[in-house]
Amino acid sequence: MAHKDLRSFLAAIEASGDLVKVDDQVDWDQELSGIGRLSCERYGPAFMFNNIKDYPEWRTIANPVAGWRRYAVGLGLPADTSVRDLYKVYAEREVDLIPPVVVKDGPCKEVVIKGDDVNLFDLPTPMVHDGDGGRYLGTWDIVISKDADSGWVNWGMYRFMIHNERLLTGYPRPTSHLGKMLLDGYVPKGKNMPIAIAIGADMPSHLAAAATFRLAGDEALLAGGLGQQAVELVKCETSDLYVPATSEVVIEAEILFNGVDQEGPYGEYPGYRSGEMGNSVCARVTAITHRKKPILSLDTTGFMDSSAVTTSISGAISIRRRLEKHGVPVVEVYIPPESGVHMAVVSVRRGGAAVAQQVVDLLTARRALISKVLIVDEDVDVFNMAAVIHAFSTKCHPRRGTHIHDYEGRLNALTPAYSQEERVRRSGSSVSFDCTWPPEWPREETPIRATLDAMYSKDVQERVLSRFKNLGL
Ligand SMILES: Cc1cc2nc3c(=O)[nH]c(=O)nc-3n(C[C@H](O)[C@H](O)[C@H](O)COP(=O)(O)O)c2cc1C
Ligand SMILES: [Mn+2]
Repeated sequence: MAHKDLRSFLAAIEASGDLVKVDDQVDWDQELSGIGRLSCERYGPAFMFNNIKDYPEWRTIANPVAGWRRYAVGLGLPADTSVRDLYKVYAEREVDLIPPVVVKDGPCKEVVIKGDDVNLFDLPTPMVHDGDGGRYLGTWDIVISKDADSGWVNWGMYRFMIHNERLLTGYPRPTSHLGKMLLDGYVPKGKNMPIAIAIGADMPSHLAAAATFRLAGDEALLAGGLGQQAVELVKCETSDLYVPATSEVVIEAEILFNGVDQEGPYGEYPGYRSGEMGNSVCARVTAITHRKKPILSLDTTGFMDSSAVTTSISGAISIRRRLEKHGVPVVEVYIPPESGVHMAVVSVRRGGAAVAQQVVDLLTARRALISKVLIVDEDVDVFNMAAVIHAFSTKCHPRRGTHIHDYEGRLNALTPAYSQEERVRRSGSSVSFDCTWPPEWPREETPIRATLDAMYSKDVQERVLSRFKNLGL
C-alpha cells in the first residue's frame, strides 16, 4: 500500500536516504530550483527547503519522484525495487481500479482563503529557470475539471504561471483532456469552467494525473489502483469539484471561456527552452485552501525530472499494450527517462523490416510524442542501456535498418529538433532503427554474440556463475 499523504511519503524517502533537508535560507528566485535542477542532473536526492526567503510559514519539496528509488517509494515499494519490477507492478495495478471515497473534511481545509483575501504572491512560488515568463505554480499538480455535459471528471497535470494576484495563465495543450473539455463543453456555451489545482497530495494521485489514461477515464480510480487503497476526496469551497483531502494546497479557480493571456516561455520537459511566449488559458482564482505549515511542490522541469520518470513508465506500458493489440510480437518496452520521453526501446520475438515499419506507423498514428524507436531482439535486455547501445551500434544496418515515417499535423511541437517553420506546419518525422537480425537470414549465417549467456555452453555458464558466487562477486 502506498503512503496516504505527502508527509508520510517524505518521511519514507528520508528514511531510505533519498531526501535532503535544507534549513539554511534559500531564495525562491532560481536558487532553490537551481539546487533541484543540479540534483536531477546528478541523479541526486529530493530536497526539502525549510527556510524560504520572504515566506517563513512555507516549505517546498523539489522533485518528489525524479529517480526510480523515490518512484518506488511513491508506489509503497522498497526504494531498491528494480525498474523491471516497477514496470510489472505498475502494469498490474493500472488495471486494478479502486474507486475513491468522499469525506466531509480533510487536512487541505486547515486554512481557507476566499474572495478578496486571495493573493497568489502569498505562496512561495518559485522562479524555476532563468528566462521563464513568470513564476510557475503548477509544475507538479493535479488539475481537476468536469465535463459540461456528461459529468465525467478528469485529472491531468498541467503547468500554471502566476499572471497577477488573482490570475493564472496555463498550458493545458488543446489536445489534452482538459483542453478538449474546455473547447467542446464550455467555450461554445459561453460558460467559465471550474477547475481545482491540487498540490502535494498522496503520490499515487499525482502519478495518475500525469499518466496516459483513456478518454472519459476517471483518474481518481487509477490513483486508487496505483496506491492499492481508495483515495479520500473532499468537496471544494467554491465549486462542486472534489480534491484529494490530504493535499497540502488547493487552488480553486475558473478558466475564462473568453479570455486568453501570455504564458511562457518555460524550460520545457524535453530539457530546453524552445517555445516563445504565447496566448493561453486564463484561470481566475476563487479560493486557496491549505494545510498548516504547508509544503509547496516543485518539479525543476528538464533533464531527469519527476515528469521524465513518471511519464516514461506509463507511456511505455501503454505503447506495449497498443503494439500487442495490433499483433506486433512485442516482449518488452522501455522509455529511458534520459531521452526526455522521446525514445522507446522495443524488444520483439521476431524482428525485421516489416515489424520495424509497423511499429513506427503505429506509434505515429495519433500523436507522435516519441520520435525514435529502437527495435531489438528479445535476448537484449531493454532496461540495460549498455546492451541496447551495443545492439544498436552493431546490428542496425545504416541504410536498410532505418525506417522513417513523415506526417502532417501530429508533430510534438515541443521537440527541439524541429524548426519554427515545421512547428507551425506541425509536420514532423519519426524513425525506427531495426537492431534485430533479419528473420530471413539462415541460422548458420547469423552472428553469435560473444557474451557469456550466448557463446558458452550451459555447463561452462554454470561453472562461471558459481565461481563468481564463491569469490563473493
Ligand atoms: C510534471 C508534468 C508537467 C506537465 N505539464 C503539462 C502541461 O503543461 N500541459 C500539458 O498539456 N501536458 C502536461 N503534462 C502532460 C500531461 O500531464 C499528460 O499528458 C496527462 O496524461 C494529461 O492528462 P489527460 O490525458 O487527462 O489530458 C505534464 C506532465 C507532467 C508529469
Ligand atoms: Mn484524463
